[in-house]
Amino acid sequence: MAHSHSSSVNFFGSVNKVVYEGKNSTNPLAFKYYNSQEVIGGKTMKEHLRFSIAYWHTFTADGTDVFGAATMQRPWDQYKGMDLAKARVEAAFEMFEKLDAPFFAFHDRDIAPEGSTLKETNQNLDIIVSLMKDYMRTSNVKLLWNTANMFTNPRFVHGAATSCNADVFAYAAAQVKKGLETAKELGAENYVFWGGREGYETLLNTDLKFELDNLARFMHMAVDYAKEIGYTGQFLIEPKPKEPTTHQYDTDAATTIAFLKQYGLDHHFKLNLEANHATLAGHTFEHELRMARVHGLLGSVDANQGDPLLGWDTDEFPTDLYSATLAMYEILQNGGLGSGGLNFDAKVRRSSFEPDDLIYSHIAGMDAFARGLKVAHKLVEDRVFEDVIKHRYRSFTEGIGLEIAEGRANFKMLEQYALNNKSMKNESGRQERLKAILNQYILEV
Ligand code: XLS
Ligand code: CA
Ligand code: CA
Repeated sequence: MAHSHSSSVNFFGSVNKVVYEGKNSTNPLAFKYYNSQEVIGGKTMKEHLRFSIAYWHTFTADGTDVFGAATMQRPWDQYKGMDLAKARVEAAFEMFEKLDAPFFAFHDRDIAPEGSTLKETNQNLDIIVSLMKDYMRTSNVKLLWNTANMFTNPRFVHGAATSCNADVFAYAAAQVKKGLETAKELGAENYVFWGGREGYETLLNTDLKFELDNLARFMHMAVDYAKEIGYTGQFLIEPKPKEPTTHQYDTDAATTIAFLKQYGLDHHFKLNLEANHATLAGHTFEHELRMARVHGLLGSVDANQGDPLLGWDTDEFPTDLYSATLAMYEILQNGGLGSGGLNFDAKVRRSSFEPDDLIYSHIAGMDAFARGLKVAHKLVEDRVFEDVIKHRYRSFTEGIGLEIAEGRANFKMLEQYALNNKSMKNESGRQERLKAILNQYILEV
């Protein structure tokens, strides 16, 4: 098979480079809102949005679900084994260039098959990593993050770093060690930890405290090893409340922040927040982003959406403008994502099985976030919510409120105040009025 960069293999033959044509375009293979070079608040859209394509959903997944077989038509699937792995790299870089996507992300097992031993598995990985490195050298595409898949193989049946089996813990350590070496080799801007099976199903057989301690020991070893090899990318931990385990330890942003602080890891990690995981946790996406932001731990974003009617991790492409706008609002208020980005951890539906659907879906997600960015920028610029919030808390800027806010108040003093206070008046929160203003911005900006 052809696998040199100069080869003219064309997996997306019917697709030319996708360009911005504006909101009146009817071309399905053009951006309507994402204009990469348009400057918004001093930065280009491309710099703000830092889009990333997820290898697993786009180049590896075949459409299998719990009820049915593969449906995806993927021209690279004509190959097998390592040839398939190489063909996927070609397809990936063809697509990155056609969509002008600046980043991508992968699990170790997405890019290369496991061998019969760990050694062989690592050799397979090395071959593909070096091929990727060649492609990266001649394109402008960078690795947003890599991670270790420690959930598919049956050895991880009881978890990885939280397994009851020390041999499995050791195997997981070896895998992440290799992952960090890969991150260094490819210049990954971040390294992600998503605990695929780090959680439990029943307390009847689980030493919860010991598992949490082990998870923290594992993370500290990772921090130490990155330091040892000089890998300086940002470490990210990705919360999720359930699936596959009943209780995932990194349940949501708040739980994960508490874990990081409890074990002295908060200076080494930030959070990678996924929209669908937020909704699985019973939160909005913006809640999770805000929680991380106010703790200074907002690192990166997995941009997708769930289906509220199904209620499981459907990883759909993000097309909800409200969610994209409020997410971009948090990201702007955070001063951007730093080394993070907007990774489309999203898959086309099983019924969208043609290769072109992969392009349509990314255009849909990129356009939604581009629009969200524009609206959010205008909301911030006009101080729409800031002024309302400032006004709403004004009782803490003088008198007894100021004493409280500046830490000078105590219960006795507050009792005295309350005993003497003649009038207490609350004001409306004006929620519906604010939502109507948000609608105006989404429709008019
Ligand atoms: C699965 C997670 C996973 C992480 C990376 O639900 O979203 O894909 O992002 O392991
Ligand atoms: Ca994710
Ligand atoms: Ca998910």
